[in-house]
Amino acid sequence: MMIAALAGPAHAPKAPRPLMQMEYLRDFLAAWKTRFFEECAARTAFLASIASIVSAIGFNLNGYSYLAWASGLALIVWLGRIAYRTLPRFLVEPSRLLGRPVEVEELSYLSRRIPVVGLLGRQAAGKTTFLNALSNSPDPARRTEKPYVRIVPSLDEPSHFVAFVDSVGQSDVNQFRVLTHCDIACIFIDHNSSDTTRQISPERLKEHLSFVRQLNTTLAEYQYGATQALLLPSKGDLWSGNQKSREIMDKLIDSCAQALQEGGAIKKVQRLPISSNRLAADVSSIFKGIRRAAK
Ligand SMILES: Nc1nc2c(ncn2[C@@H]2O[C@H](COP(=O)(O)OP(=O)(O)OP(=O)(O)O)[C@@H](O)[C@H]2O)c(=O)[nH]1
Ligand SMILES: [Mg+2]
Repeated sequence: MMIAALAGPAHAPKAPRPLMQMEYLRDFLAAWKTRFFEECAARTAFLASIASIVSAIGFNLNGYSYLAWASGLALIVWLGRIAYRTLPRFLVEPSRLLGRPVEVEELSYLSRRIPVVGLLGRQAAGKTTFLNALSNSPDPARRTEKPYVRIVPSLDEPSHFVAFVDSVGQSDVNQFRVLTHCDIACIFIDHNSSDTTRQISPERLKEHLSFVRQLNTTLAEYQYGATQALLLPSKGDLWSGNQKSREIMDKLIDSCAQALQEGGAIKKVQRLPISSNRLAADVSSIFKGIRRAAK
C-alpha cells in the first residue's frame, strides 16, 4: 500500500553526544534539588518540633552528647529518605522514544525541549493516518480512543525532533485539553468524513467551522499552551482535482482562519498546502511546513 512506502525517517539518531549528556545531568540535578528543598521546607515544622523535644530530653537526662549523636544520625537518615523520595524520574532523550506511541505524560520527562504539535480536528479527518505515515508506522488507522504522542525526527536534521500529540476526534473537550501540552495546534479540515467520497458534505464543513469556533472560545477561557494554529486541508486526493470543490474548501479555510484570528488566544494562524495522506510527497512537505512554523 502507498502508505507503507511513505518517506519517513527510518533511522534513529545515534547515542547522545557528551554535551547532551552533561545537559541531561544538569537538568536532572536541578530538578532533584528543587524537589528536595521543597519537600524539606514542607517538613521544617515537623523537624523543628522533633529537635526541640530531643534537646529538652537531652538536657533533662544529662546525657546530651549521646542524644546529640543519635539525633544527628536520625537527621541524616531522615534527609536521606527525603532525597530518595524526591529523586526525579530519569529524563529521557527524545531519540529513545522514537518508533512507538508514548503516553502524553512522557512529554514532561524529555531531557530537552522540543516543539509539541497537537493534531486536532473532527473524527476521521486523517490525523492518525498522517502521523502513521510520517513515523513509518505500520498500524492501520482506526478511531483514536486516547491521546498519545509520537516523536518524529526532522527529515533534514535528524537530531531535531517534533512531538506530535494525536487527539481523539470524537471528543472536542478531550482535544482542547490536549492543547495544554502543545505549542502549535494543527487542525485537519476535510471535505467529507468518508475516505472515498469525492462529494463535499455541507454538514461536514459546518462541523469544522463550529469546531474552530468552539476551540477559540475554550482557548480564550482557559489559556491553554498553544498560541499558533495551522490549518491543514486534508484528503486532497478526493477533492482538489475539482475546481468548484477547491473554491468551497478555500472559503471554508478562510472562514476558519478568520474565526481563529478573531478569538485572540491564537496569535498566529497559517494555512498549510492541500494535502493527501496517500501521497508521500504531501506528508513530508506538510511536515516541513510544521517544522518551519515551530522554529
Ligand atoms: N482518501 C483519503 N483517505 C484518507 C486520508 N487520510 C485518511 N484517510 C482515511 O480516513 C479515515 C479516517 O482516518 P484517521 O486517520 O483514522 O482519522 P482521525 O482523524 O485520526 O480520526 P479519529 O481518530 O476518529 O479522530 C481512514 O479510513 C483513512 O484511511 C487521505 O488523505 N485521503
Ligand atoms: Mg485518530
